[in-house]
Amino acid sequence: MRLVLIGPPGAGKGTQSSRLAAYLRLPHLSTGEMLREAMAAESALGRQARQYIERGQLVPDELVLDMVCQRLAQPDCRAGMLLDGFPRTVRQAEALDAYLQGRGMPLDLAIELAVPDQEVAERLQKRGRHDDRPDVVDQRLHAYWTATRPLLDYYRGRGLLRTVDGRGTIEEVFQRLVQTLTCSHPPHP
Ligand code: B4P
Repeated sequence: MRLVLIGPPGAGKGTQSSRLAAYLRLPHLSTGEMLREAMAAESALGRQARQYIERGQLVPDELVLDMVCQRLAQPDCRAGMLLDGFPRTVRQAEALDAYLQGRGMPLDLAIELAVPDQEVAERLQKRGRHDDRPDVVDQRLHAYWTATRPLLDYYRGRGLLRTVDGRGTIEEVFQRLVQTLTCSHPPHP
């Protein structure tokens, strides 16, 4: 199964994706995590990404696409994958479609994890990661509304979009995700 999880910063994409990937026995590909690892390793990609992430901006499509295509080419992605935080722009979504279709394995589902801005701002305040400062969070929410939300129409138009309420406890949200998957697909493991 090939699955994409979309949502504003702090919606719980990372939290839910790791649980869902374990449940579905799929590799979990988080572009946020991959970029943070590149920054920690001080690689050329990490140094370039840092200047965008620290300002709350999206990392340019070319850099992200290169990184993701290399990861998708690894053998563990042949049976499927859960993409967390990717795509984040329509251009990334088009590139992902072209990549997957070229290999005869189109995307199965895009799930929007919906959480109001006020609640994500409160969650991020509690988490306190380096890019969770209030001014940076405002910028990340702006990037979500302008660059990422258009993806919802993109996937809706292809009949692939499902929306899941991301409010409530982590367990409640997880159960909603599992139910959405069960309704959209034949039963999983
Ligand atoms: P990400 O790592 O994707 O960061 P995020 O959007 O903040 O995370 P997420 O929604 O996964 O939140 P989490 O589960 O941790 O991206 C970081 C940056 O990398 C981006 O801003 C961008 O610059 C760059 N980037 C990444 N991908 C890119 C791409 N494709 N293109 C360009 N740039 C890209 O949850 C947040 C907090 O809420 C946690 O503390 C958690 O404990 C809490 N929480 C979760 N669920 C909860 C619940 N139900 N109730 C209460 N709290 C909850």
